[in-house]
Parts: sequence; structure tokens; C-alpha cells
Amino acid sequence: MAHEVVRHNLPLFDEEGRSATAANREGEGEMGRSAGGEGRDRHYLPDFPEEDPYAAGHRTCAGCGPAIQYRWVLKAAGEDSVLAGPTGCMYVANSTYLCTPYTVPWAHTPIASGGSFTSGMAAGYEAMIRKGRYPGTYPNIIVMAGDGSAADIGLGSISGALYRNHDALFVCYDNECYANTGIQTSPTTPYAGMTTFTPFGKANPEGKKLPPKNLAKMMAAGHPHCYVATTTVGYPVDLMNKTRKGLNHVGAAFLHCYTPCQKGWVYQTSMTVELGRRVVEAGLFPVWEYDPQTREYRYFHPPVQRPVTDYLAMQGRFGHMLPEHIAAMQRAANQNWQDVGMDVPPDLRAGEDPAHHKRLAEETYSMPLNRGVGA
Ligand SMILES: Cc1ncc(C[n+]2csc(CCOP(=O)(O)OP(=O)(O)O)c2C)c(N)n1
Ligand code: SF4
Ligand SMILES: [Mg+2]
Repeated sequence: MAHEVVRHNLPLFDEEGRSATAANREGEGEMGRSAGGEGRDRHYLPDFPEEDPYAAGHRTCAGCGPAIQYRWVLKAAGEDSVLAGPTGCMYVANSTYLCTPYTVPWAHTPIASGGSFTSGMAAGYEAMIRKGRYPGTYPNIIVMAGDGSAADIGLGSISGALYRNHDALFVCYDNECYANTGIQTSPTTPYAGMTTFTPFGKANPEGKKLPPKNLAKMMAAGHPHCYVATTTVGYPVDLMNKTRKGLNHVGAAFLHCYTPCQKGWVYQTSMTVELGRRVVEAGLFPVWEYDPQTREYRYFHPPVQRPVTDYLAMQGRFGHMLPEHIAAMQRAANQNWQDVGMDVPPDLRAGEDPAHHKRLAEETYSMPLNRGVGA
């Protein structure tokens, strides 16, 4: 007789009533375009669980965005979780002989096979529970792959797992480069982002010439039966709720999370979470979720809309940008604003003209003390 597969149903965190911190109230802090910035911290100050299945003591860089994301995802998932991690910083920096920061089972996979390995774990737990060989509840099965893995080398195996609809959460932690091997370009590296494979110079003054691959939209469009969402380390409750929604969804779920890499992007280490908000407020990383039931997208409309320079000028990887490159970036951001159903304010529209800009290194912007120092 087949045994029933019992699944977790994780409660969501309350996102209401978190509209302001002290520095976020009218007149008390610089909040960019919207006076007072009401709602900017809507996803902050949560009553998070105390458990930390991703414990302190790992060896990632100070301010590492992927490490922050790992911690929030695992806090949301809890102790009844099993993990896989394809090769990348979050494998290499987190595991040495007989030592990992995980308090839950974790396995390393080759960079190309995060999806297939995780499919096997999911199918194995289903089969063992059905046959009565595993007495517990179906665990939270999670793989967290870098962008080089999820958007490039391992894209096929993750797409296959989504297509077959294995009951697991597939996360791409996106630091917009192949970080672990020395900051090479990946498909999600933004236009003009400098990496060791996209240096700027006379022939290529902007560095990277191509726009980033739209990984999450591709996953939603190509696997419409899956829960798909984007989030950033700037919005912890949003990140944790989308983790839980993905885990509660019976079938495959994909989460694309923006996670700054201070080594590769060259910014002040305390600015990781700030970048996670600014990238959204600059219109460069739309935050949304796709509901496979209704087949609709729900877009987050940030209360602050910033010029792209407010984001770019914090990072050394963009320090070489010329006026025409900044204008091209503003055009891309304005297109995103329209795509998510928001108006483009006149001064952001004016920013599409190169004459509106100086070289990035000379631009004034809203946080001059935190200017990147050059990659
Ligand atoms: C098939 C294969 N090609 C190349 C490598 C070398 N390699 C190890 S880690 C890594 C970077 C992975 O980048 P990403 O997935 O974005 O993770 P990150 O290092 O940025 O955390 C690469 C290219 C490998 N391990 N396997
Ligand atoms: S190189 Fe980047 S992704 Fe890797 S540990 Fe350092 S900050 Fe994190
Ligand atoms: Mg990466």
C-alpha cells in the first residue's frame, strides 16, 4: 500500500505595518525622489525565526550578498530542509574538509547539474515516503545556484527539472558574474559592467556590450506551470515570503534573487542591502511574482524612482561609463518602468539624452560618500 506524502505548509510573514523606520519618516532621512520615502522599508524589521540553518562562521567576503540571501532563504525554510549547491563561491567559500556552515543536509553538485541532482533528491524522497521507507514529512528541497550555473552552464538541467515539475525550490543567487573563478562575465552581467572578460578600453569603451539575459521571465514563460518570482537582498521579508511560497507550491518553483558581490562590483561592504533596494528603485531589476494558477504577473511598484546614476555611481565596475553609456542604461530602465506599468517621470525621460550626463566618475548623485573606487 502506498503511503501518503505529507507536505509542509509554511505560514507567510506579515508584510503590513512595516512602512517606516526612524530614518525613513518624513524629513528624517534622504530617500531619493519621494519625500519621506513612505513604504521604502515595507519589507523590513520582520519577526523572523531564531533558527539559522546557515550558521555564522563561513568564509565568504564581508558584505557578501549571496551569503545574506542564503541565510534568509534557510531561515524561511527552517530545519527540515535538504540542500544542493552547484560549484561557485557559495560552494567553495562555504565548505572545507569536514566543515560547512549548514545545520541541515547539504551536497555539492557539478556546476551543470544542480537541476538534475535536485530532481533526483525530490523523486527519491517521494518514492521513499510512498514506500514507507522514510517516515517523515516531505522536506523542503532547495538548490541554490549562481548565475553562471543557473543562467548559463547549468541552465539546461534546471529547465529540465522545472519542465518535469519536481517538487523543489530552484534558486538563482545572482551576483551578475562568475565570481569564484575571478569575476568573469556571465549572461546576467549588466550592460557596461566591467569584468575580467569585459574590460573597457579604446575598442570597447563601455566594457560589456550586451544587455543581461532575462532569466526569470524566460523561466516563467517557458515553464508556465511553475511558481516564479524575483527578489533582492534589499527586501528580506519579500525574499523570505517568496521562499515560503515557492516551497508551499506543490511542484517546481524558481526564485531569481539579486545578490551583490562586493569583490566583483567594488563598493563599500556595508552597502549590500542598500544596493538591493537601489537596483529596484533605479528600474534595473523589476521585482515580481508569477502565479501559475492565474498565469498573471504581479509587479512590485517601488515608492522611490531614481535616476540610474544613483545606483551605478556606487560601484567601481561602472566607473568608466561615458554619457552615452549612462543614457543607454537610463533608456533600458525606462523601458522596465513601462513594462511593470509605471509612468516614467520627466527627468528620467530626459536622462535618455547623453547631453544630460557627464562621465560617471564626475556625476553628482545622492550618496557621494559611497562612490565606488574603480574596478
Ligand atoms: C563545467 C565547469 N566549467 C567551469 C568550472 C569552473 N568554475 C568553478 S566555479 C565557477 C564560477 C561559477 O559562477 P556562478 O555560478 O555565477 O557562481 P559564483 O562563483 O558567482 O558564486 C566556474 C566557472 C566548473 N567548475 N565546471
Ligand atoms: S567574491 Fe563575491 S560572491 Fe564570492 S564570497 Fe566574495 S562577495 Fe561573495
Ligand atoms: Mg555568479
